[in-house]
Amino acid sequence: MSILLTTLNARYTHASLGLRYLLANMGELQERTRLQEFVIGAKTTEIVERILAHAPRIVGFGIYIWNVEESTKVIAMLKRVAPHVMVVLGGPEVSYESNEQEIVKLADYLITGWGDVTFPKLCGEILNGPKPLMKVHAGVQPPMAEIKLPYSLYTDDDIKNRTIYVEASRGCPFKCEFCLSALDKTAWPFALEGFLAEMESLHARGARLFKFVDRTFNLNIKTSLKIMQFFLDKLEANPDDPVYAHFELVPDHLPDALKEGISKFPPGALQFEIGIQSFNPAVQTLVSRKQDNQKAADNIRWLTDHSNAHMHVDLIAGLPGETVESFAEGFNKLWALDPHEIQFGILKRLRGTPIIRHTQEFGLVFEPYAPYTILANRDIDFPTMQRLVRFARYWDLVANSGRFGNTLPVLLGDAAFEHFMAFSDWLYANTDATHRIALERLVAMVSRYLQERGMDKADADALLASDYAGAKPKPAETPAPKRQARRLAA
Ligand code: B12
Ligand code: SF4
Repeated sequence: MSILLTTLNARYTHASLGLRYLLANMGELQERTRLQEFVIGAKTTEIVERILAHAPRIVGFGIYIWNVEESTKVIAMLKRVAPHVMVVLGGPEVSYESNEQEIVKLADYLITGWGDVTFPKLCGEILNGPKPLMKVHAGVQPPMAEIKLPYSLYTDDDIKNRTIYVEASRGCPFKCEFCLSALDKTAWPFALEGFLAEMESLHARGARLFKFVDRTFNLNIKTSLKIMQFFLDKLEANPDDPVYAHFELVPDHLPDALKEGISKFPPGALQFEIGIQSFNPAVQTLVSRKQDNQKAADNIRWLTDHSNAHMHVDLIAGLPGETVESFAEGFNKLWALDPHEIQFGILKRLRGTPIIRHTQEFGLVFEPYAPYTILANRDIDFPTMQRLVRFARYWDLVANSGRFGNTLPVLLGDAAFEHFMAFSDWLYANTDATHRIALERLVAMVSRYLQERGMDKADADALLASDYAGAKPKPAETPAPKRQARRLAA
């Protein structure tokens, strides 16, 4: 074996699609290439030891915002104990502003952008000569038909236990300045027939949860319809063995044909991640996000009323020009549309993204280390931003968890943002904790809060007990990989 592909995933359940693409496209070097994944939080020495156990000549690391800090330590140690091993970096976190990065200094080579074609070529040169002179190589972006699809490289174990990421297109035609995909020139589709054939064989092997990483699934409606039809056919053929599909949507583009397709899906089968980011037109203009707010709101309302899709809608706090008040307005507007989950994100400064052009005017201050979260801006000072960060965490625990279905509307009343902010401030003042609050303690705290706001203890406890009694996993939490496991075991 000569080449090892490796990365630290965010969790064990996330399998790296990027590395599987590289492996699929290694050509004659494929036989000499292995893939080994780790999970963030693993011990650096153990990772290095396990990498070196393969005795590789080249190690290719996939570097992302969630692993750059730990990967830097891994590579620093690897180069100390085995300086002869060539380290090649790639991935979105090292594709821009790489000159200043510690990890890039430690590595031998860096491929920016797409690695499918350039990684095997570079490996060939390292192994067989002539030795590549340049350290940094811009990844070649070949015609999509020349990229081999990697889906057969998902092992049975991956299918049983992990999220199966799939990709019908790469890139995004939009230019939202906070997003790395804004740097893509457009979106490039893979040939649909070949892609669906791969989905067919994954399904035949037991895959039941398909998570599309396409930035905008509803860009080309004809393609979206064909992909949805693939899943509808599976659901119709086997209603007792359901399949789940997850797509990212732009909210203001839902033509009737797509709505018709969506409305055919039974409960739990379809999950949508929908980016609103901001409902504030001035902010949208500032960050070059083109969005018809009325259409977006109408479509979310339509999805709530007429489909069984599980909706997870994203908002970002901390954008230039967004005050707490305007964010609150957007939050309340979204809450009124009744999506299943509101993902309350805090702005991050991703390397390469154009958002920094607003730094001076809007006083944007970001954390210097990954994930580069915003700390303050002209309109939101540091303590207020911290309150928003805690709001986001508690919102996940209380609202997005789906555990307080009956209590939440009471807690939020007629002003969702303002009331949850008051609860969040109170919870922090009374627990001093943001991450680890055991469910029982959280329930007790919510009850205490409601009582402090004037509710009877018996009423508060009964309300919370009704949530416990009726607690069911939400569709988004449906442990589909476990279903896959059961099916494979059957
Ligand atoms: C799946 C995913 C996740 C998963 C994690 C997956 C995992 N493996 O652990 C989850 C859901 C946890 C996640 C979380 C987050 N994510 Co995310 N995520 C993605 C997503 C949707 C798909 C990645 C993928 O498979 N792409 C398809 C493959 C083919 O592309 P690729 O990974 O880029 O790989 C290609 C190249 O990069 C390169 N390459 C990759 N590895 C290597 C290695 C070598 C050696 C070489 C040469 C080349 C190379 O070649 C590959 C093929 O061309 C992307 C968006 C997207 N569509 O890419 C965002 C994306 C990677 N995430 C992003 C962000 C910002 C986040 C969050 C910070 C979001 C947030 N606001 O909280 C969090 C961070 C979580 C944390 N713990 O800190 C950014 C990345 C920024 C960065 N610099 O890394 C992306 C690009 C989204 C965006 N448009 O802005 N994410
Ligand atoms: S936020 Fe969504 S629509 Fe905007 S550039 Fe990123 S992927 Fe494209």
